[in-house]
Amino acid sequence: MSQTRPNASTAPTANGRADDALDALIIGAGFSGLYQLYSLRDRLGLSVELLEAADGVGGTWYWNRYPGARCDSESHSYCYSFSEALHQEWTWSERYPEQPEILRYLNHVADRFDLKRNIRFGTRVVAARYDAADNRWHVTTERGEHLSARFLITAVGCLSSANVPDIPGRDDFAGKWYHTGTWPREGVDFSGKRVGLIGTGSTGIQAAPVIAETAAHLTVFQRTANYSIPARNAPLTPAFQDHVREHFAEIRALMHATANGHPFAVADRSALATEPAEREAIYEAAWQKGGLQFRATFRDLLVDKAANDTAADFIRRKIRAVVKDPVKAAILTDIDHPFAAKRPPIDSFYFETFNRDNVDLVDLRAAPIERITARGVRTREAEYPLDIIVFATGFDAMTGALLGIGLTGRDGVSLREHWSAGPRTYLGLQTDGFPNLFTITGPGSPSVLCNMPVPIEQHVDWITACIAQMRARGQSRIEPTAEAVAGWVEHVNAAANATLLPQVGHSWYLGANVPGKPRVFMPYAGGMAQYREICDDVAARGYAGFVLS
Ligand code: NA7
Repeated sequence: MSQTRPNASTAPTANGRADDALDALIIGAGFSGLYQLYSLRDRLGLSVELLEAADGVGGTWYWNRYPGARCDSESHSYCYSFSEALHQEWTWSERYPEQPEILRYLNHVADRFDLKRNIRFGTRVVAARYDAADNRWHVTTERGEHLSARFLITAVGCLSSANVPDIPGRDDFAGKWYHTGTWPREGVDFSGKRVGLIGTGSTGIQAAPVIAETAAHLTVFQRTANYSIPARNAPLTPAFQDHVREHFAEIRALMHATANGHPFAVADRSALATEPAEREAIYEAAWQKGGLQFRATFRDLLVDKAANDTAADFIRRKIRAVVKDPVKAAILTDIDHPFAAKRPPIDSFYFETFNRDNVDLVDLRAAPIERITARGVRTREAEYPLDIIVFATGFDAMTGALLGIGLTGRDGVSLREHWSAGPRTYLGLQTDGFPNLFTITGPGSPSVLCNMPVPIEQHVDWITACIAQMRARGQSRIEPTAEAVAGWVEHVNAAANATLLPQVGHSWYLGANVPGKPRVFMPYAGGMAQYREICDDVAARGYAGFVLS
């Protein structure tokens, strides 16, 4: 491993970089890639390059520019905590940060830590092969460049491979269509247009109210009805902004202590054991407060169906109270899964949107989409003429972007083959057969069940410490044993099965939204705090389960 500082090249390429001297390559310049670059380059002094397909930093927040795009984590917790100085100098404007503000923040971080000089933008990785002979990863980009490094670290995000459903006739559509996750930079003008929105997950629920404001008409195509809690977004008061600055350490400690990495704990009380009037008052208070904290009202909501039913019933009543048209209200409340067993959206006036004269709701359960025509969307019952179709149809989550890299491991086996029955990792961090490959927030880690910056920082810190330790011991290769992977997969399944989450057949947590994808519950549901302890323990036991040489 090279001890040189970045760019201290011995054989510079055309752009002045010594590719053959690289210690590490990172793929992806979102939250995780930026922090990983900083950690390896500035803390360990490694030579590192980061490859990014987009022409700017941001990852998820670079691509998801759809109307209403906003984070569901509260802004003061949806940020890095590794640098107190950074924390002190940045001020969030709203309770939930909007996409442009998050993108500004990530650009600020990249500039503040001078990260962009080691990022190659517009550089998509199309293949990455581990070569046992030189114990290096050899990476090929779309432009045909070749780079190699000792360590390859994927920071490609969990929700970054857009899922555009292959509905017959899509290419016949005479209007324009967009996927929310690859939204045009210049935006989309909906004025005077008839817009169809397919999908009512978190994204569709955020987008619908905003699109409805300018479109001539909006038709929402709903396949699965969804719960949603009001976000109650608002500008942050100076008093709260000061509080966040002054209580940095306590807020961070709380985020590290909770199962989901949010700055609030799950209340230690049972919904079933709470007297109905009191329970109702607790739900009402949480509803008025708004946000994901609603899920934290009782400890048994995600493990006991009867407890969950009390929350589900409360939310359905709220939806009926908002939506004036009883037919729309019936379609919106015909929810077939427990509350929060799929990722629970939060919204700004989603259900209210259905009270507008220019908004219709189509129940795809009653009449599925048959095809897209030149004019619009045709279901079994009717054709809906449209000028624009917005696909808010989600992502090939957790594995899509990873498999898209074209990774080939030590025996010439591709990751796609290796994971043909579903992803198999040790701690979500590594996979047997793929030495020196680290996957930040990979499948089998808590990732999407958390406020993402928390698992991201934990992963980056763990990987950085691991590489530092290897350097100190003169080691250059790390790979988990097949037994460790098998044990972890079993543990991930057991953790999921202790909750209601795997019971939802159509959840993207299970890969069920992508045709042909193996059904495996991918995130680790044992909680972030417990996961951190497990990872720390593995490291303390000399990286138990890994073979280092
Ligand atoms: P999601 O949560 O995967 O939601 C996608 C939505 O699109 C959901 O309502 C799907 O219905 C619907 N969908 C998907 N394919 C189709 C087809 N072929 N026809 C009709 N409807 C379809 O993605 P989001 O982008 O909203 O959210 C992803 C995450 O981003 C979110 O959880 C947060 O973590 C942030 P389904 O439920 O599958 O029946």
